[in-house]
Amino acid sequence: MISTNRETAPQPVAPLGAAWVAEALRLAGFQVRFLDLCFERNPIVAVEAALTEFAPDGIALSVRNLDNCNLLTPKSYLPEVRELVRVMKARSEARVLIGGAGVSILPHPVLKYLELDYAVVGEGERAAVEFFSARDADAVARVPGVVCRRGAPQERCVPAQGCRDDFVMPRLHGWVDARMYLAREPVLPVQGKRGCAQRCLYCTYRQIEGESWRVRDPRAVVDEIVEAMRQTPTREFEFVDSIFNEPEGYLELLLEEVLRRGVKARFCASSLSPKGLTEAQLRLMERAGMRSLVITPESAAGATLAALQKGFDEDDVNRAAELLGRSRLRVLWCFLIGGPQEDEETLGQTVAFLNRHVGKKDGAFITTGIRIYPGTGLHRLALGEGAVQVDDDLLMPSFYFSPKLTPERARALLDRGVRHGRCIHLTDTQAPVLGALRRIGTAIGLPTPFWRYAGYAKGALGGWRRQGGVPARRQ
Ligand code: B12
Ligand code: SF4
Repeated sequence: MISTNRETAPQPVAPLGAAWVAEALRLAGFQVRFLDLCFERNPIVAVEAALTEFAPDGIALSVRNLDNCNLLTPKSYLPEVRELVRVMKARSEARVLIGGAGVSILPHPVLKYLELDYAVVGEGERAAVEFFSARDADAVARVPGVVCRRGAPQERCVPAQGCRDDFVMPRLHGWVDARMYLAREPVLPVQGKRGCAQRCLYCTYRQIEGESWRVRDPRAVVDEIVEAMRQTPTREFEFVDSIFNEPEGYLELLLEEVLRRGVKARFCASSLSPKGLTEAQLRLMERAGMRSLVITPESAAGATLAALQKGFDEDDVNRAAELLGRSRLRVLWCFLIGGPQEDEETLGQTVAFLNRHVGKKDGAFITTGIRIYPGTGLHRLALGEGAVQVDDDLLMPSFYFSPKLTPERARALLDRGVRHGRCIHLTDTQAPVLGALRRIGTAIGLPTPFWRYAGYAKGALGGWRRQGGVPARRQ
C-alpha cells in the first residue's frame, strides 16, 4: 500500500483510509507493507527502495487529493503521482489498483492520466481484497466498485460495496508512524460513520462514501480511540465524519459511550451542520471532552443557501450561532464565497454574520469559489452558464464563481467589512512558515485547535505575501 499524499497544508493528514484498506488486506491473509510518502524526502527513491526490498505481487495506491481546491492558487497533485507510477511500472510487474477520495470522484480521467488500468470507486476494504484475490483480468474487472480504463468512460460508476455492520478496525497507528503526524499537531483522525444522505449542489461525498448513512458501533469506535491512546502519545481525536451531527441520535450514542468508558481524551469534529443542533447536544459534547468544532454553513444568506441546496436556511444558521456562542466550544465557521446567487447583498449578509457571531474564541475559514466536479448540480449549472466547456473532464481544477461578483471584489468587501482579524483564507493556509509554527506549537504544548492562533500568525503571513507568496490567479 502506497499512500501518495504529501500535502502538508493546512496540516499533514494521517492516511486513515489507506490504513483501513491495508488492515482489511492483512486480515484477509495478505502480507502487506505500507509506504507513507508524506514525509519522505525523495518519494521516488522511497518507492524504488520499497519495491526492491519487498517485491510485491500487488500494489495498492491511495490517492486522497486531486488538487488543493484553491481557485486563487490552484495546484494539481496528479503530475507527481504520475511520476511515481512511471517508476513503479518500470520496476515492477505487480497488479496495480488505485483508490482514495480523489480517485472515487473522477475514476476514468485519473486512470487515463496515470496510465493505469484499475481503480476503485468508494470504499476499498472489500474491493481491494477481492481485487487482489481475483485470478485473472476478467475476474478482476468484475469486482464490484472496480472501474477499468478500457471500459466505457461514460458508464455510471457503481461504487464498491460499502461496510455496514462489518467495519474492521483501521489500526492507523499500526501502519503509519503516528509520531510524525503528532509532531505537527497532536491529533489523530477517527471516523464514526460513512455516507451522507443530503444532496448539496456541489458535493462529492456521496460518490466517495455512499448515499446513505452507515454508522459504526460506538463501542468499536471507542475501542479504537482507547487502543490509539495505548499505542501512541495522542490524547486528542478528530472525527472526520462527513457530518458529525447526522444521522439523528448517533452523536449521542457515541459520546455517551465515551463517557460510560471514562475515556479521558479531547475531541474535535471536522464538519458539523447548523441544522437541528440542540443545546443538549452541545452540553453532552462539552462533558465528553469535545473542545472545538468546524461548522459548515457555507453562507449566511438565505438565497445562496437555497441555491446550494444545503437543506437549511439562514434561521438555522443564526440559531446554531446563538447556541454555539453560549457554549464553551471553540468554533471554526466555514464559508464558501461566490456560490450560485452570490452577489454583494448576500455577501453582505455573510459579512454581518461574521461580525455578529464569530466571537473571540472562534474563527472563520473562507474559501473563494467552488471546485466543480462532474455529475454534480453545480456542474450542470456551470455548463448552462458557460463557465465550463462540455469537453472539460474537470480533472484539472475548475471553479464556479458567481457571475454577479468577482473574487477580487468579494475579497475587498470581506476585508473592508469584517471588523476582526479572525478570518482565515484558504490561501493563507499554504504559507510555508505555518509548518514550522505548527511544530513549535506542538513542541511547547500549545493548546489546540491551532487555528485559534490565526490572528497571531498574520504577521508571519504578511511577510510571506510581501515576498510574493501568493501567485497570481490562473486565467
Ligand atoms: C476530514 C477531511 C479533511 C480534514 C482532515 C482532518 C484529518 N485529521 O484527517 C481537513 C480539513 C484537514 C482536510 C484538508 C484537506 N482536504 Co479534505 N477531506 C476530508 C473529508 C471530509 C474526509 C477524509 C477522511 O478522512 N475520510 C475517512 C477515510 C477513512 O476515508 P478515505 O480516505 O476516503 O478512504 C476510503 C476510500 O477512499 C478508499 N481508499 C482510500 N485509499 C485507498 C486505496 C486503495 C488502493 C483502494 C482500493 C481504496 C482506497 O477506502 C477507504 C476506506 O473506505 C474528505 C471528503 C470525504 N468525504 O471523503 C475531504 C477531501 C478528501 N479533502 C479534499 C481536499 C481537496 C483537501 C485539501 C487539499 C483542501 C485544502 N486546500 O486545504 C486539504 C488537504 C490536506 C492534506 N494534508 O492532505 C478533497 C479531495 C478531492 C480533491 N478535489 O482533491 C475531499 C474529497 C473533499 C472534496 N472537496 O470533495 N480534509
Ligand atoms: S456538503 Fe455535507 S451535507 Fe451536503 S451532501 Fe456533502 S457531505 Fe452531505
